[in-house]
Amino acid sequence: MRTLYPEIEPYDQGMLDVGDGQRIRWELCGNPDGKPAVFLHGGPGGGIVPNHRRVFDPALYKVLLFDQRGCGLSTPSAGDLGTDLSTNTTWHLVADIERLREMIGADRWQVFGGSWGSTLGLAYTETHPERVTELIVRGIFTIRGLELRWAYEGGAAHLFPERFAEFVAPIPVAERDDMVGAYQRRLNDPDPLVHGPAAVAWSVWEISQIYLIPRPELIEKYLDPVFALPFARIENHYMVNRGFMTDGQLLHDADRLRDVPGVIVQGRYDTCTPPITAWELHRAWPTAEFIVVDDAGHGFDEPGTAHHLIEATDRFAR
Ligand code: STX
Repeated sequence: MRTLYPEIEPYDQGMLDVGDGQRIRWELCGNPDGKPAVFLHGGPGGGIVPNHRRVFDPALYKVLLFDQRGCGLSTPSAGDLGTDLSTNTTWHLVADIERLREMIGADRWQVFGGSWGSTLGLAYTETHPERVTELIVRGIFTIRGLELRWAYEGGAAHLFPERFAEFVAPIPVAERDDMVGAYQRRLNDPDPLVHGPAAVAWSVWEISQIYLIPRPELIEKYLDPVFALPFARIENHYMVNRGFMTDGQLLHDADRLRDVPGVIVQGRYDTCTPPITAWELHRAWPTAEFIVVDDAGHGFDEPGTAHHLIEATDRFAR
C-alpha cells in the first residue's frame, strides 16, 4: 500500500493579484526542477491543508497549491459578509489557474483535484486541454441537479437521518422545499446570530460525511462559526448558481478530455459525491483509468484512496 509522503514545508510562497481586488495565496512544494503539477482543493471554499502536499513525490514534482478565491489565506475572505462573491465563479477560478501556471513558467502541468477540485479540474481541462499533461480526479462531483438533490433534498438523508434533522433545523418548514436558497439567505444575513449557526449547520452536514470512519477532529473545526463561514458561504454560492454551468455540462463536454491521460478514483461509500457521477465520467472519458475503492468514503487520505492516488502520481512522474 502506498501512503502519504512525509510532511513537507513549501520552498516558496506568496500572494498573486488576479484582478477584481482578489489576491490568491499560493505555495510551491517539492523539487523546483521537478514535473509541474497543480493541486485543486475541495468545497468550494475548503482551502489547502498541509496533507494536500503529500500526494506527490517531492523529489520528482514541483507542486503548486493555492487557496481559491475568498478562502484560506486568499483575500478578501468570504468570511467577511462585505466581500462580494460576484467575481467568484468557476470561470474566474479557471482563469486564476492559468495565471498561476504562467507565474511559475510551466507550459503544461498535471492537474490533481478531489471533490469540488475534480469539478474545477474538469472545467479547467475542458477549457485548456492543451495545458494539461495528465488529469487525476477523485470523488467526482459535477454539480448537477441530480447531485444537489442527493446532497440537500433527501438522498443522503436516508443514510444520515439524525444529521439531516440538524441540517434542516434552522430552516422554517415553509422554506424547506429549497434548502440551498434558504441557507443562502441566512448565510448572507448580517446578524451573527443568524449567519453563524447557519454556517455551522451547513458545514457540519457535509463534513460529517467525508470519512467512512468519521474523524471527530475534522468536524470540531467546523463547529466554530468564524472558521465555517467562508466555507459555507462560498460553497452555498456555487450550489445556488449550479457552478455557473448548464446541467451536465462537464459530462457533456468530456469529449474534450479525449487526448488527456487520466485517472478517476472513487470511494464506493462516498455519500458526499456518490459513485454514479464517477461512472458517468468514466463512460464519457473512456481513455481514463477508472478505479472504485471498495472500502472508502469521500476522504482523499483514506487508505485505499490515498494508495491509488499516489500510485497515479508516481506512475505519471516516471
Ligand atoms: N462539496 C464536496 C467537497 O468538495 C460538494 C468538499 N467537501 N468537504 C470538503 O470538500 C473539504 C473537506 C475540503 C472541506
